[in-house]
Amino acid sequence: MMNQDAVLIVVDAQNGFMPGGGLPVARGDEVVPVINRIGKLFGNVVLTQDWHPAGHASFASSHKGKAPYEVIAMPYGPQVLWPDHCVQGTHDAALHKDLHLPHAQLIIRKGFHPQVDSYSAFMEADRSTTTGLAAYLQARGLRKAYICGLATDFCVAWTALDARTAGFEAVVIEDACRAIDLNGSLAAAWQQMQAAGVLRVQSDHVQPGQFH
Ligand code: VGL
Ligand code: ZN
Repeated sequence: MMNQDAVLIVVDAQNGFMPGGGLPVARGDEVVPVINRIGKLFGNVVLTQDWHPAGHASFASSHKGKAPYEVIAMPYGPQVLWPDHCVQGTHDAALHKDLHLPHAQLIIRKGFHPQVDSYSAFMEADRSTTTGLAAYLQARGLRKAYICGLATDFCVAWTALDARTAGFEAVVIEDACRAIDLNGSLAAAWQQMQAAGVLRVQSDHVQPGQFH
C-alpha cells in the first residue's frame, strides 16, 4: 500500500471564517464541498479549530483605541489585530455544518493561551510553544502533510511553513483554501511557501487511490 504516510490537515473550516462569521473570509464557504471530496481520498485526516478565550490578545476589542486589522507589537513580535472570532464553545468556533469528515482522527485546538496567538497548527506565535501536532504525526509515521482550509495566507501558510520546519513534506491544495489577503499577504505567503519547498497543487490533481 502506498502513501499510508499521508495526512490531510483541514485548517479552521469554522463558521467564524465563513461569510457571516466573526472574521469572514470571502467565499470561505466554497472550500467545504472541495474538502469533503478530497477528504475521501485520505485514510488519515486531522482538523484544526481556532479556539480563543473571550478577550483574547489577538482581538482588537482587547486593546483600547485599536481597530481590527491594525498591527501592534506583542512580546513575540508583530500581531495583526482581528475582530472577535472563534470564541471557545460558540457557534462561531464550531466547524461548518456541511463539513463531512467522519473519519477525522484528531482535532487540534489552537489559540487558547490568552496572550499568544496561534495561526499554525504546529507552533504558537511565540514560535516556541508547540501544539503537539508534530510529535503526534511523527508517532503515527505520517510524513506527508496535505493542507487545506482557511485562511490561505494566515493559518494555512503558517501551518505549511511549520510543517517544513519540522521536517514534513508539505502540499497546499490551493482551490481547497480561501485567503484574507491583507496588504499583499497572499502573494507574500505563496512566496514564502515556495521558498520553503511547500508544493502547490489543485484538488483535481490529488488523485484517488494515491493515498491508499
Ligand atoms: C486565522 C486570523 C486569526 C486563520 C485565525 O484561520 O487564518 N486568521 N485567526
Ligand atoms: Zn484566531
